[in-house]
Amino acid sequence: MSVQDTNEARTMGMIATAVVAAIAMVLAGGALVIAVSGGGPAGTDAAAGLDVAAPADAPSSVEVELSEFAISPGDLEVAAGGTLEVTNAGADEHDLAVVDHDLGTPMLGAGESASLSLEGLEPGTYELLCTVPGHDSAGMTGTLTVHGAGDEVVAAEPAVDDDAADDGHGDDHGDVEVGDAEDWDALDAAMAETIAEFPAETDGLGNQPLEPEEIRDDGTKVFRLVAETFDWELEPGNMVEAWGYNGQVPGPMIQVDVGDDVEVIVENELPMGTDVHWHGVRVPNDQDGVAPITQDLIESGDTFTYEFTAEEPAIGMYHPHHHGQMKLPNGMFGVFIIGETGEDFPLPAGDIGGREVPEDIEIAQEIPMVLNDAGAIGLSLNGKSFPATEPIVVEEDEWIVIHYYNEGLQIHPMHLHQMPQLVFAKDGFPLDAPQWEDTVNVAPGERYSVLVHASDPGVWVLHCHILTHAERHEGMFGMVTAMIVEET
Ligand SMILES: [Cu+2]
Repeated sequence: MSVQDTNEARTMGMIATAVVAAIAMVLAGGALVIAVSGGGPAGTDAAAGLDVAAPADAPSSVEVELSEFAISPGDLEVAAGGTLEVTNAGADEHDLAVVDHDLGTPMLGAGESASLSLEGLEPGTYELLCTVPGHDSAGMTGTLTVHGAGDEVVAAEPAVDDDAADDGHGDDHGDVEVGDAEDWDALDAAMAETIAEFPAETDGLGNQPLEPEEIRDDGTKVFRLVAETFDWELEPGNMVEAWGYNGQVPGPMIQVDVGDDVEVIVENELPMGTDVHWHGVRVPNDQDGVAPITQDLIESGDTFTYEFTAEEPAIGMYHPHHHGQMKLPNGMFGVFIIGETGEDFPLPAGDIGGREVPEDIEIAQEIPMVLNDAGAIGLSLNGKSFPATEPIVVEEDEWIVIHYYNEGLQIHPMHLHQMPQLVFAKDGFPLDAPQWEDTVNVAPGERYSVLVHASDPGVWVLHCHILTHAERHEGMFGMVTAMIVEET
């Protein structure tokens, strides 16, 4: 069984209509998903009805720093007509926008600054966020209070109703608007609506197997990667400018056999120089892809050919090293596998922690799952945000392998409901003592390979358990998919 075979199998219309309907039902907790009136995200009309007091010392200019993933300070107080001096102190691109007011800074690269004039913004309280997908839910939100000069001090009605105040949580609901009963309904509706869309169709699919464009007489397999920028549909209707390879996020999947001679021709169509590092793959030093240490930068418009022998099995990946902090989050990563699971990567068998794993199990599907959390791609599984993530559809009693790859900037505890994951390899190295986990913590740069027995029919959610990587006020999003086990 190769990853390529299963990838092809996965992409060939494997989801029956009935299953899709079932997902909406099951994910929605059995409730029928009904068209919702007055839906939409809660709490976006923050300025309505607030007459904000003007402290004598409300400054006319305030400095704001953006970083991964915070707006600081998070509560800004500015005099009417004032200015925000915004600096991106982080490593990724960020911006600062006033929600629902068509007001914000341009996208700021690391270290860049911009002044945001608040001229014309009425006194009141406004929500702020970074508009890069996923960054708001990762923490980049804030509150802006604009103070009118000389206004009467009017105490705002506390927007907390009796029920909410008596629920034992006070008004400590994070940044959820507490009180207005319609807001709670809107939150319920938003969650149901987003879940009902799963699995949503979008253009573009990453991880497509890349065939060699040529196999030379001596057996050398020649692959071609084009580093380029392109439009990528992250979730339905949300197009982002991705940086990637061959128009895919993740880039095309390359799989070769142990002992193969490999050439990878890299055409650089990016607006800047680049290189390709073979992460977790044994290569000669001058093929390690770290410009300008091991090679010259591949300038924009130039081509470079990497050559190496695939000496050892690898659950590897490829990505730029040069300005990787910007290029990877924007989509420049791909899977590079040397060898075959079950042969080069032995599968555990026997009694493991009291659970029996049969000898010589057949792997029904082998799924690379690349995690990302920043840049243009944001919180995502294989380059897509829920509900556009691809479900894993299996039959009862089948065994599957998932290879998690973290190409992001944060750790992601990947939790599969019900069926434990047997971690059998770390970074492609077989573990002497495989272990069962229901939550597999994957740090940046790491790969974990897990074996799962589809023992229980149903729709079982698979998601990052940093909850803001999976849900936001607008509903479910980001690092969520499902394992759908069909009854046989
Ligand atoms: Cu996460």
